[in-house]
Amino acid sequence: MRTTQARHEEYFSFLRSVSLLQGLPEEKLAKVVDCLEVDYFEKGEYIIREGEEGNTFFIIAKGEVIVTQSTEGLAEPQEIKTLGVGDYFGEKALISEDVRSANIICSENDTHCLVVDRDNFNQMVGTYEELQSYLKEYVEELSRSDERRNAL
Ligand code: WNU
Repeated sequence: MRTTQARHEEYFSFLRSVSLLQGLPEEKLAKVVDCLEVDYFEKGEYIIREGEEGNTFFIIAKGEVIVTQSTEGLAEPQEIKTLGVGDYFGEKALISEDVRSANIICSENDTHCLVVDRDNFNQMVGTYEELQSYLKEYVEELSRSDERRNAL
């Protein structure tokens, strides 16, 4: 059996390698690991649905997802990007205090996501100013690209 200690070390060293979290102090990162949940998805499963309320932030630990979004005049949501290991998503609803702005669909079997809830996300981001301003700017950039593609 894998011990709690081993699990902690595994996710700690993985999160160390995630570029977004590079500047986070060790003790903060250890706290993030303590409050993580791990969710598992199969190909085709929706992890996030556009328009729904959301209170979680995700980091991909294994596998791949695609991002799709509904746009004006097109019947089907359009694929806008693919995300893989070390990439993250779900920050926009938390930062903009809005509903989910795109779909996130699992595109590889046995995808693992580390899930951080709103309170822990706020604690992680709130104590680290660079991270906060980086994400804020990124979210504004996402809103601009949504407008360019006439997202609904
Ligand atoms: C995009 N437009 C919108 C991505 C992930 C992290 C960063 C880009 Cl910092 P949410 C749906 C999620 C959203 C974002 C993600 O989809 N997303 C996008 C776009 O062009 N969302 N509106 N590209 S991948 C990505 C930057 O995380 O957060 O909570 O749920 O709205």
